[in-house]
Amino acid sequence: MSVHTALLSRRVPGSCRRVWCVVARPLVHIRSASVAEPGTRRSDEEHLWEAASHLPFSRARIGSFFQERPVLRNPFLEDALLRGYLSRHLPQEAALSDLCAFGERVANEIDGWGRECEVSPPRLVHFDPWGNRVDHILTSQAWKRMKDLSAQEGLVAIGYERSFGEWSRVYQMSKLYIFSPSSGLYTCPLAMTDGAAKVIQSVGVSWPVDEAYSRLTTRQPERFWTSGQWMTERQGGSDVASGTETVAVPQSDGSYKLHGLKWFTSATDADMTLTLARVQDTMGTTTPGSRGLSLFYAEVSRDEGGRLRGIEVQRLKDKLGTRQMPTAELLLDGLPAHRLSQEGRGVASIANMLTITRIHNSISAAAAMRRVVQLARDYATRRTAFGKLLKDHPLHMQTLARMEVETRGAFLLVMDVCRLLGREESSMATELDTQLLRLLTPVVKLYTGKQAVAVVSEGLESFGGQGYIEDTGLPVLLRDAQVLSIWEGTTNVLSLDVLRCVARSSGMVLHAYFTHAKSLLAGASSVSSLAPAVKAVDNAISELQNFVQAAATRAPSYLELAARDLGYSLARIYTGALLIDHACWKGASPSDTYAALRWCEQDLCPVVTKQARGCYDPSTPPLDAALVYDQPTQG
Ligand code: UCC
Repeated sequence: MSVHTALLSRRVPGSCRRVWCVVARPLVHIRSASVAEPGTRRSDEEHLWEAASHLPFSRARIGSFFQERPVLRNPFLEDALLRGYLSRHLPQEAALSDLCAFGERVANEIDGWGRECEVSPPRLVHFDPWGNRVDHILTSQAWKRMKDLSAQEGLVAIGYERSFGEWSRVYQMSKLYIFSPSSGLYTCPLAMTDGAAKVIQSVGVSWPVDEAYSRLTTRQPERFWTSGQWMTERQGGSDVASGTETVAVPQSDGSYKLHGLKWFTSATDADMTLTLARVQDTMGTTTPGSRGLSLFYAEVSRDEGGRLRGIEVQRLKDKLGTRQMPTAELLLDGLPAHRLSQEGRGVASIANMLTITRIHNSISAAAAMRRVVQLARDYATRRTAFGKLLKDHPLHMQTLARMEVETRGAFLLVMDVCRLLGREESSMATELDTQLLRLLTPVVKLYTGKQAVAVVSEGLESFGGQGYIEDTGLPVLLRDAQVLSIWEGTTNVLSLDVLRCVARSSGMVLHAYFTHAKSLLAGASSVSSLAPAVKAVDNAISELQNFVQAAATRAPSYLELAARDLGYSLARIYTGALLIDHACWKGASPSDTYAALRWCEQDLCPVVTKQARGCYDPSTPPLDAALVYDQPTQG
């Protein structure tokens, strides 16, 4: 055995365990100069070495205590709510055993790849050694493996194979839910790929997108394509209607060439993209606003010289999180493209993609919460402070329990939206289901995106200082959570989308919402343990109904000011109803009841609370603005 790698075994004072520490023997070479010959007396230095070995922190030793790290176990087996939900709605053995096997891979194999994606972020090589512009985005091996894995595991395909009928989306999203925090953000290209397949399906799977559709939805890694979604330009990604400058110049063969600058393109190593542009007429003019936007399909390809056709990659973005994934600024300079929508119907046509990516976003949000809770509760069984394990401190358990309640609520809300999507796609949706899906999509995205940041932040705190240490792999959870409330529509933009769909449906989406929320409470009417929760949700529903009736008579600016609180109210009330409903299921556990009760203790209808405090009165906006721009008084 080499002296440099010798393992020193020693007994830890006060411990019955024998701890094996890898300790290089720095003194060996010093000792070797005076080492006693066999059979002779032991040298003084050797005695000193032995004595010192009982003193912590002496002679280059670093003490004997090493904190055990949190361990990631099979995220499917560890998740009582996920398993309960699936046992209730999708008890098919094929799906459950696939999820279990995938969970095993996630814990033992894929999580390591995700880490590799984080520590080996993408690089952009603009030029080859001979000065030729090549614009190669170099990604890690792990990132490439994620692509193959995604095809093999059917992470997009499952949604289109529909082997489990109306529950196919729930199955697909359950898989993504256990994958997401270990995926190195590969869930982002998958979200856009899924969204693109959905858009293609809605416009018709025919030339020129039939081949693309089969590649987006295949399980064969060598054929699998991912898609981008290039919507954001320099003027912004929210107000797409006025921010889009890209023009589409018609070609004689019916195709187009795109010219513009896409300011924030995610997962830019995609094989194709959907994007918006304004068709130029023969005079070179375009129509402004939303009515001028059309939807285009473009493949990302290279010419014989190895240059990207019609694209220059300006630079990669330097982001707070999602660093595993290439995000780039792209100059489109004659990108060959095909128009997919009617002229001027770009936003309405890409809305299908937004629905899908917003649901994926919500899955990632719930998954981030679940992951941090799983790690935190494991850590609480390994970490001792103030004389006992963290799990034996009631205050610590209270904190984790609150995180758990948030996580459960987020999970049930997003799974219900997946359920509705699955019903719509398998032609089983009632009119009520369709209205509910339209309303709940922005609601689930806005609420879970925000809660993910809060829960993951709290989760990091539960590790103390270690939660702030980069190579524990914990801070990346928070960095990556922060984007969830930003992309695919910020909290306020989505709150306004709630108002948009209420207005466009003449209130039908709210009718569907109230009808279904009440029906979820029906099974709990005779369950006394749930009575406080049922009462709270029931009251909140009535309050909200009164609010929307009264608000309908006010100026639009009134509702606009209330939009965010309205979004939160819709989320909290509906989630409360889902938790109650799930707690009434015959396979429910006492913890399901407890979670429902705890959830319903919060203010379920903040829009009414804030209204009562005058937050939306006409006098409030100037006061808000004066507060924000408050200047120091002179003198
Ligand atoms: O691209 C980005 C990053 C990609 C990363 C992907 C990550 C995926 C998640 C990963 C998980 C890990 S960020 C860029 C994101 N940008 C957005 O999401 C856009 C946000 N802005 C909006 O949503 C706005 O509200 C707009 C763009 C939709 C507003 O545009 P308009 O033109 O002013 O909207 P209009 O006029 O109200 O609506 C135009 C049409 C209408 O249809 P018609 O004409 O038939 O009545 C609307 O009903 O579009 C329809 N529409 C919708 N339909 C608008 N929004 C929706 C909707 N949400 N669902 C259905």
